[in-house]
Order: sequence, then C-alpha cells, then structure tokens
Amino acid sequence: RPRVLSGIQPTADSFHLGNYLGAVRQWVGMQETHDAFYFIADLHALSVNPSPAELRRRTRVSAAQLFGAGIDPERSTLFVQSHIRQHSELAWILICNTGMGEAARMTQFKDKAAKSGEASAGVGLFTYPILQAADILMYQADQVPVGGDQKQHLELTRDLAQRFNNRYGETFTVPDPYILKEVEKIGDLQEPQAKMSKSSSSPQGILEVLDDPAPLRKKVMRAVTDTGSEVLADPENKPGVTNLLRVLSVLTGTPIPELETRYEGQGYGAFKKDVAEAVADTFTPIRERTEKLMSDETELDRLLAVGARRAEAIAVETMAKVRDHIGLLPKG
Ligand code: AQP
Repeated sequence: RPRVLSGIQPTADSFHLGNYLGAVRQWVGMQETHDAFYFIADLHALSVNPSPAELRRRTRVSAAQLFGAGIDPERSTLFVQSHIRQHSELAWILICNTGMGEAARMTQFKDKAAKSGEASAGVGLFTYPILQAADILMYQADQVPVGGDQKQHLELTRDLAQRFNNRYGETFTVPDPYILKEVEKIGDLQEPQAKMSKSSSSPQGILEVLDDPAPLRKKVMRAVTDTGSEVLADPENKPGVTNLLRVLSVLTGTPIPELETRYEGQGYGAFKKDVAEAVADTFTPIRERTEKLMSDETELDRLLAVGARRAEAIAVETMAKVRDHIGLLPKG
C-alpha cells in the first residue's frame, strides 16, 4: 500500500469548509487505500505565537474534529507533531541543506509576512516550509493530500528530498502532491477570489465545521453572489456562484452541469438554500462526534498516544538512516 501523510494546524477553534473539502475529506477516503499518517501540526502553529492555553485547547479540538470527521484510529495513525521530537531534528538538518534564495521564494511566507512587515515576521514563519518538508520526508510518504495553496511547499519538499538523496545517498522517498482540482481552493464567502482561511477570512466569509446549522445557513444565504441571476459555473465572471457550485457538487456528488440545469430560471435563492443544507448536513454529525470526544479528554489523549507510538517507530528508523548518511557519530 502506498503511504499517505498530511497535517493540519491547530490555529483556530474549528476547521473550516476549505480545510475539510481541500484536505480532510480526502484523508478520510484515503485510509481505505493507503497506509495513512495524519498529524496535528502544533509545532507549525508555534510560528504565530499562540497562548499556551489556546494551543493546548486547539490541539485537542483539532484531533477530536479529525476523529469526528471519520479518521479511524484503527486504520490510520493520527498523532500530534510535537510528540515526535525527530521532526525538529530533521528540520534543522534540512535547513542546512536549503538555499536562502529558494526559501525566500515561498509565496505563503511573503503573504503572511506582508501583514506585519517582513523585518518583524518570525523566523519560524520563514522556515515553516522546511519543517513541513521534514514532516513529510520523515514518514517516507508517497502522496500528500493538500489544498492548492500547498503546491509550492510540496515542490520545495521534492527538491530537498532529491538534493539530499544525491548528496548523501538514497534516503528519502520523493513524495507527490495529491490535489483535487475542483476543491483545491474553496473561496471566502465574502471575497470568493480569496481562499477561505482561518487567519485572514472574516467571520462572515468562513464556514466553520463546529458552527451550528443556523449561522451556517445564514452565512451561505448572505454569501456574495454575482450580478445576473443564472446559476452557472464561470470562474472569471461569477466567482461567488462558481465557488458555491463546487461546494454543492462535491458534497452531493452531483456534476456541476447537472446542477446548472436543475436551478435554471430559479434565481439564487433556492440554490443557496440547498448549499446551506448540504453544508449543515455534512457538518452536524462531525460537530456532534467532536463534542462527544471532547467530553472525555483522557480517552482522546490515549488515542493520540497510540498514534504517537506508531509514528515514532518510523521516525526512529528514518533518523537512524539520516544520521548515518550525513556522518553524525552514533552515541556509542
Ligand atoms: N480555502 C481552502 N481551500 C482548499 N484547501 C484549503 N486548505 C486550507 N484552506 C483551504 C487546506 O487545508 C489543509 C490544512 O491547512 P493548514 O492548517 O495547514 O493551514 P493553511 O493552509 O494555512 O489554511 P488556513 O485555513 O488559511 O490556515 P491559517 O490561516 O492558519 O494559515 C491544507 O492542506 C490546506 O491546503
């Protein structure tokens, strides 16, 4: 079985529709066909300096949401990144094999740093993609299911793996991104050309997995649509409608042309109502299972400890190889 690995940051109290459709939904599906490793990227979250209480709470609720969304602890290995110390160790080794120029090209850093000004952006934000490469290469992943915003980081990961293998001998599997075109960028409801995002979307622009059905419906009904009244996919001229069409299509398994025919001549109202229902129907069971898991922290922590043990076994193996290949002395 090919191995799949992906992570998500605990940078909010809830994941959003973009995280769910762009990533988590694929993770759930791939546990059937792959040897699956998924993690909560708490070390990555440190790059934006959360408060300790916030980080702790969000790490648990992120894990609960992933289990709630259908990650099965029997079939998948779900763990917390910081439980496996080797991630930080491998990140340093990869940092020493990365050029300043190639790291400085990363557009996500540029976008995030632009908010505070590059000089005051954290170094952790700058080295973020290299830690991400360490996460992936540690587990010798064949495929990495992510949203389109991660394409460039995956390219860097592949470059670092190939360079390392050339310099020090065959060490890492070179991974392929797994990105589904139709959901690679779920748009913000208020600014459909921008991606829905935990850190930069307004509350009205984002549909949270743990929202109640009433606010979910309200936000979809108020989503920016476009001039005209035709429900048609047209990313250039109708980005709002196109975004909602993609969401409804994926959630109901109905091809977009069939939806276009269904809502012909009906205006946006009926269409948005169905989008709202589909989202609420998808999120409600996840929210209920998440709440149940959050009511028993001991059990949740136990499941994460099981995941950590499985992940650690592979991390130890990879690091023994890496340390040997680059010439670090064994402890004796
Ligand atoms: N709008 C989106 N459409 C499709 N996929 C998306 N992803 C995020 N937003 C969308 C995918 O979700 C996974 C986990 O994301 P992350 O936690 O690593 O953070 P991110 O990519 O930086 O997403 P956010 O929501 O914008 O978080 P913040 O604001 O904390 O940076 C990834 O696979 C991502 O591609």
